[in-house]
Amino acid sequence: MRYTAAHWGVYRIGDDGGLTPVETDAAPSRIGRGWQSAVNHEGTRIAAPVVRKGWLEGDKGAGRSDDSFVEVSWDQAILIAGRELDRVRTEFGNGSIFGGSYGWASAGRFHHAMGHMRRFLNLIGGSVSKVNTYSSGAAEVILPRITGFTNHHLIHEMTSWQLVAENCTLLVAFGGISAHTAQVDPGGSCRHEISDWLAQMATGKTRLVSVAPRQGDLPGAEWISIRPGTDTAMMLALSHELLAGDLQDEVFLARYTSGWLQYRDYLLGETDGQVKDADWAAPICDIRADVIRSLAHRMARERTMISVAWGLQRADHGEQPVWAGLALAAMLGQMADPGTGFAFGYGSTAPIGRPIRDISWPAVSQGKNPVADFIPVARITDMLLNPGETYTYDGETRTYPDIRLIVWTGGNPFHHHQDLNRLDRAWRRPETIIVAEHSWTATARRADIVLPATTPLERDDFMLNRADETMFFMTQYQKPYGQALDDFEIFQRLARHFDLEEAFTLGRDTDGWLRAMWQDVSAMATDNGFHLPEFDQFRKKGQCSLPASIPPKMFLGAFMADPEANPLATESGKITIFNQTIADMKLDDCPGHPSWQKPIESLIEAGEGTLHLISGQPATRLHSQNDMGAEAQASKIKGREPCDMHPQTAAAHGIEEGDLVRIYNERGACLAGVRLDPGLRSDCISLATGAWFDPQIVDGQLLDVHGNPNTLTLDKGCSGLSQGTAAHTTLVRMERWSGPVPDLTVNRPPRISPLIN
Ligand SMILES: Nc1nc2c(c(=O)[nH]1)N[C@H]1C(S)=C(S)[C@@H](COP(=O)(O)OP(=O)(O)OC[C@H]3O[C@@H](n4cnc5c(=O)[nH]c(N)nc54)[C@H](O)[C@@H]3O)O[C@H]1N2
Ligand SMILES: Nc1nc2c(c(=O)[nH]1)N[C@H]1C(S)=C(S)[C@@H](COP(=O)(O)OP(=O)(O)OC[C@H]3O[C@@H](n4cnc5c(=O)[nH]c(N)nc54)[C@H](O)[C@@H]3O)O[C@H]1N2
Ligand SMILES: [Mo]
Repeated sequence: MRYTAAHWGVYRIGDDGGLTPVETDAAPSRIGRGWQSAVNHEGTRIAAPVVRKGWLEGDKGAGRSDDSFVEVSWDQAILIAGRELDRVRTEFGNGSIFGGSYGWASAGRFHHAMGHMRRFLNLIGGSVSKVNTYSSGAAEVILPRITGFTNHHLIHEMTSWQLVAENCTLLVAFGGISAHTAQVDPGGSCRHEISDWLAQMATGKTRLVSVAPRQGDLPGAEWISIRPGTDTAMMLALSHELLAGDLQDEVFLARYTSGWLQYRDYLLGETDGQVKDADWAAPICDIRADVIRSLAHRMARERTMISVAWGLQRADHGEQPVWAGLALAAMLGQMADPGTGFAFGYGSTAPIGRPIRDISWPAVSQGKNPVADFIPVARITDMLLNPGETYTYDGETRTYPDIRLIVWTGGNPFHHHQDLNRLDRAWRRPETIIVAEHSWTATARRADIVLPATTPLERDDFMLNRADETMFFMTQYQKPYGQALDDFEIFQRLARHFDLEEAFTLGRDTDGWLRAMWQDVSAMATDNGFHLPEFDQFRKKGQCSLPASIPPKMFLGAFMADPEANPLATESGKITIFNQTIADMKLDDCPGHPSWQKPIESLIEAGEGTLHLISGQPATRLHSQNDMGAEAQASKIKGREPCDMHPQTAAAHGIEEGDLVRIYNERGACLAGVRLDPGLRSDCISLATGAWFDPQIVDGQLLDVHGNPNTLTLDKGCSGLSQGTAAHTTLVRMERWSGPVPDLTVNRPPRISPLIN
C-alpha cells in the first residue's frame, strides 16, 4: 500500500492515482479535496530557479514588488545565493541575516523545510531567529510565567476529551470549539475526532455554552453573543459574581494558587475604584448583566470546564483572556478533578485534547545557532523598519538588528503578517531576499533569488503522530514539478558552496536519512516496550501499528495530584493569580494580575458604520496553502474571497449575497464577495485569512483585489510582555463595490525571461 500525508490528514494512494482519506479517519478534512489541483496548478508552480531582474541590475530592494525575473540554472542560482550570503556575513556579520522563516510548510518528518534551512544557516555562522508563533504568541509568554508551561504542554497536556465527556456537566467555551479549525494537526494525523466528542457531549450530560461573536464557532451550543475583544471583562464579571456570592473555593485557591488576595481587591474595585460586577461588564461586552450573573451561578453549581480558544489571544492585550480564564477556573476550584477546570485551545487544532505517547520522535538536528539574537515572530516589520530601536519582551529591553539579507522557506509572510501594505514597504529595506517555495506566493514574487521546492506529493517521508495508533510511510506520488528540488537538496547544494556538504548531510542522501531516522524511531519504540518493523518492510507495507491505548491527560496533572511534591515552574511554585515578576516589569499594558484594558481599536466607542473584522482561519485551505486548488476556488465569489456578514449588515449597506464589497480602513483596502451568515453578530464581518495578496492600483487607489484580511489588520504587539500578533483587533468600514473588477494577477506566474548563461 502507498500513502501520503498532509497537515490535514493521511491519504491512501490508489492504483488509479487517486488520493483517498485513510479508513481510520471518520471525518476527513475538506482541505485535501483541492490538493492535487493546487500542487499542479500551471499558473502558480515555480518551475525553475530565477533571479529578480532589477536586483541583477543593482537595485537593492526598491523595486521588490512586481518585478520581472530571469531564469538561471541551478548551478548559477546556488552560486549567486552562496556568494551573496558570503558577502553579507563577511561585510555585516551573521547578525545581519534573518533566518526566522516562520511558517507551516508541509507535513513529513524528514522534509521539514525550516529545519534544513536552519541547519545550513547555523553551519555558516548562524542568523537572527524568531521566538514564539502567530498562533498563540501571547499565551506562549504568559503561560510559562503563570503556570510553568512549556510549548510542549500547550499542545499536548490539555485535559483529554475523554475526561471532559465523562465528567464535565458545563463546558463554557470562549471563542467556541470549532471543527473547522480542528481539521488541522501539525505533521498530519489519521483521525479527526472532535466532531465525535462534541456530538457525544451534546447527547450526554455535558451542556455546551459558547461565548463568541459567531454562532457557528460551536454549532448546537447555547450561544452568548459577545462583542469581540471584551472576553476579559466578561471573565472578570463572572469572577466578581462568584465572589459576591461567596462561591469561590478558598481551599483550592490557598493550596494551588498565589496572589489571590491582590486579585480579589481588584475585582472589588479596591485598587482602582471600579467594581468589576456584571453591571459594569454588560455594556462593554454587549451582554445583559443577568445573563452574566446566571452563568456565574451555573458555573459554581455544575462541574465546569472553561475553554479559551487561541483566537482570543491574537488580539490587543491577548494575554488577559488567558490569565483571567485561568483565574476564573481557579476560583471555581475544580481543576484537580478530572474533566473540569481550564483548557486552552480546544478545537484550535486537532491535537488539543488528544492524549499522546510520551515519546519525542526524532527530527533532523538544526545544530546550534551561533547568533543569539532573535525577535518575537510578529515583530518582523518593526524590525525591518526600525533597526537599532528598542522594545520590551518578557521583561527584557531588546534592540532590533539591522537586517541586510533574509532567507525564507516554508512560510508566507505576505499572507500571515498583519498590515501587509506596511510590510510591503519594510520588505524593500534588506539588500537581498532568498526564498525557497513551490508556488508563486506574494512572498516568492517579492524575492530576489527564488529557489523552486518540491511538495510532499513529490517525495518520500514519514508521518509520525504521537496520538495516532498508526505510523505511515509517505511514498512519492508524482515526479518533482519542473526543476523543483527538495529543501534538503537545496540547502545541501548551498552547503557544498561553502565546503560544508559533509557536515550538512553527514554523508547521507534522502534514503540514508530516512533509514537512519527509522533506526532511531525503532530504538525509541524498543525503549518504550514495543517493536517496529524493519525499514524496508515498513516502506513496502506503507504503515505500521502502535499499541492503541494511551492514558488520558489532565491539565497540570502532577501538580494537581500533589502540589507540594510537584510544584510548578513559576515564581511561587503555584498558579500565579498575581505575578510579582510581571508586576516588576512595570508594563502599562500588562500589570501583575488579570485586568481589563480597552483594546486600541474596539466597537465599544466606535463611530457609526464601523465594523469589527474577524480574520480567522479558512475552512477550505490551510492558511494560504491550496488557495489555487479546487476546494478554495469553489468558495470564491466572482473570484474573490467570501466575506461573511449578517443579513441586516448587508441590507444596511445596500448589498446582497454575491455582491462585491470594498472593505477599508486607514491601513488599506481589499475587495471581497458577500456571503450571508445570520449567526454572526451584525457589528462584525468575517473574512478568513489566506487569499493570495494581490495589490493593484484601481481607480487611482491601492486595492488588494483578492480579499486578504491582512491588508486591513493592525500590526501591533499584544503588549510589551509578549509582542504577539494582535490581528483580531481591527476595525473596518465597508461599501458596495461597483467599480472595475480587475483580473487577478496571482493565478499566473510573474514575467520571466528565458535562461541566461
Ligand atoms: N489576520 C490574521 N492573520 C493571521 C492569522 C489570523 O488569525 N488572522 N493567523 C496566523 C497564524 S495562527 C498562522 S500559523 C500564520 C500561518 O502562516 P504561514 O504558515 O506562513 O502560512 P502558510 O500558507 O501555511 O505558508 C506556508 C508556505 O510554505 C510553502 N510550502 C509548503 N510546503 C513547502 C515545502 O516543503 N518547502 C518549501 N520551501 N515551501 C513549502 C507553501 O507554499 C506556503 O506558501 O498566519 C497568521 N496570520
Ligand atoms: N481549516 C483550517 N484550520 C486551521 C488552520 C487553517 O489555516 N485552516 N490553521 C491552524 C492554525 S495555524 C491555528 S493557530 C489555529 C487557530 O485556531 P483559532 O485561533 O481557534 O481559530 P480562529 O479562526 O483564528 O478563531 C476562532 C474563533 O474565535 C472567534 N473570535 C475572534 N475574536 C474573538 C473574541 O474577541 N472573543 C471571542 N469570544 N471569540 C472571538 C472567531 O469567531 C473565530 O471563529 O487554527 C488551525 N486550524
Ligand atoms: Mo497558527
